Amino acid sequence: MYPPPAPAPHRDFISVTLSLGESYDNSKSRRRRSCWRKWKQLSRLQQNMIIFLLAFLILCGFLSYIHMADQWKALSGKPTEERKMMPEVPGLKPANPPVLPAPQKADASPAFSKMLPQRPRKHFRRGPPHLQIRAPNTDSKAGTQGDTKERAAAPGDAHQEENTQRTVISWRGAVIEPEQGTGLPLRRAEAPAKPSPLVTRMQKEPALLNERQEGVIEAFRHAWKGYRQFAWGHDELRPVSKSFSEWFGLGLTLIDALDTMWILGLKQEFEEARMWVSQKLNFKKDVDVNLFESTIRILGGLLSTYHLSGDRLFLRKAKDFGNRLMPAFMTPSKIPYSDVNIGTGVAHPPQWTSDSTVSEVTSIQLEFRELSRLTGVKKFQEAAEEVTRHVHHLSGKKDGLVPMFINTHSGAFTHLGVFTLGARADSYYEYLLKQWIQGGKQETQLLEDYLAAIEGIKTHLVRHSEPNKLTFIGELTHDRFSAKMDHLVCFLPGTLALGVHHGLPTDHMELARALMETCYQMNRQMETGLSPEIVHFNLYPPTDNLDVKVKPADRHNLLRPETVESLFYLYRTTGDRKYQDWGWEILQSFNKYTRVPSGGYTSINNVQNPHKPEPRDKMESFFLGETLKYLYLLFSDDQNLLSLDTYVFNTEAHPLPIWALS
Ligand code: DMJ
Repeated sequence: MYPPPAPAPHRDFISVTLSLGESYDNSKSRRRRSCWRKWKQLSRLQQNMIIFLLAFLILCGFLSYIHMADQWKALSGKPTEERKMMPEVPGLKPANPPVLPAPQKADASPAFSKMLPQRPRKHFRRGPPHLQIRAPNTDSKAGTQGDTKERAAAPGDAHQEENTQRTVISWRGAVIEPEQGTGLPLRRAEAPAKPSPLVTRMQKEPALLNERQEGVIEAFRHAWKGYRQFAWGHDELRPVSKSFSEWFGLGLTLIDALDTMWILGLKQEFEEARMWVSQKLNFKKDVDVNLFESTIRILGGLLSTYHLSGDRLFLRKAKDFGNRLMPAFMTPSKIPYSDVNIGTGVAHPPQWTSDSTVSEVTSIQLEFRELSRLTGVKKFQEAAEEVTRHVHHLSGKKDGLVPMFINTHSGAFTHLGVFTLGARADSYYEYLLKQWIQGGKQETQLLEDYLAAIEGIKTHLVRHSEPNKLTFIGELTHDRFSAKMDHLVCFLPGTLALGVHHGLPTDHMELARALMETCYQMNRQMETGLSPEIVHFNLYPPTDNLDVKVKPADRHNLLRPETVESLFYLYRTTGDRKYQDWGWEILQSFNKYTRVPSGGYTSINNVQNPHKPEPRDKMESFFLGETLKYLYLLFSDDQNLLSLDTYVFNTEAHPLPIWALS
């Protein structure tokens, strides 16, 4: 056995050999030999350090090369004009200019199975997953036919734009020249890269309309005649006294009705209304507006009209208005105040409380999110989604059901223990589902809250009436059930059907059908064929054959849309023509009992007295914005007319695009 060899002594120094006297030889081979010798003279630690350093430098060089190459490619790939159109939003630098993508066909595959509320998720994707703030398709023929030909705008300079742009809108092939003074080309493209399906449709010859659709158009024209003659530019028509009423003083009916005119093909009326928006609509006004009502009617109306027509005037107005609403969110809890002065920027709660209404603060998100997507300005979306996030985590719910009030200071629910699907809570549920659809079904928290709420509704609020066993939704006050149902609740069958269309559990459809029948009966069992504002269902067999009782104070009808809204969804999703027939009956009742000969329709005081329905002398803006629009869509057999896979309607019936996922 040999002893193991002694380890070589460890050398932590560099030995330098001076070769004095050797002739100078600077040949390559000599230099290589001398480098190699020096390398060999280094300790292992020194060698390792040098190798590591070199590897690190090579890696860094490689990575920065890739990064630079990408940037260069991106820049050189974009036309100069497009680079000029980068958003000029202070404090925000989106990579690409905001532009409206072609609406996306939503994925109808049943996504809910993976997202049941019982399984809390660790990570939620908040906010629209893909804002689609991408470069306009400069190759596309966008705007060469059909939509607005404005192309660039100085951001934040609406007034100047208004006076210098020249807009051309085409209408079913005809070119509409705008009023004088809307000239020069814009600097930013916000118009759709491609015309939306509806814009395209408008360029063709008018679709063949059926008799019922013609009936709706006739009704709209009659309503518009009254508004135009007696209330032009004011909020609401008072058709009996041939005058008007103001709420915000912003031409509410006109704005609410814009997209309905576009959809119904009322070219001349639309053109005239557009002129008013262009020349007279001014948001710089010392006036208090209700955040919710003005968001769903004005902001929603402007955004959908922009989307359908491609006319940038409406987007500029929407952005201006959205900015003026923002002070409402400046509260200690970030739950917005109910009112804001759009001229002074002062926001406040109602005089008697610091509470806001839950449905109001949770039903402005579709509009604010869309405004952010179109403008690239994130603050709208962020403020609105902060509310959704906050409410999601709040205690005080009952199996997904929310109370009706929320405090703007503490951010907590107040008036606990009262649960309804009617006034003050209704559209909270609607917007959970619709935001989920709008965002391409990515935001699972919204879906979970929606599904939980529907289960809560089934457990606590659904009952059956006597004698006809109608399924209805009641209310709960500190665990005491009340058989009271607002007509407002009739949005629910439609929302349930929409959810099923987008892949949610099919048992929701059973509830939707049953509730639809009930809402129809709420109209049918009244002498005028029109539903009262509130009904009470019989829980015990009555002496007559009627399921509903109406209190004298609840006998009015405000021309509300909820029943016909749901009929539209039920017909679209089932194809059952009885829903069209029911809608037709309701339109005839409106014509019989609410139509004012000189123009306009009026809300009435007593749906149970066909001889004396007592006109209230007011035509609400949602009669044109919602009721007639849903009737027209209900009577259409064209599934692609505002397809449920492409659009989502806000709670005021203004269609907004479902976001395309990239
Ligand atoms: C409309 O403003 C909206 O539909 C809102 O969601 C409820 N109230 C009216 C219609 O009834």
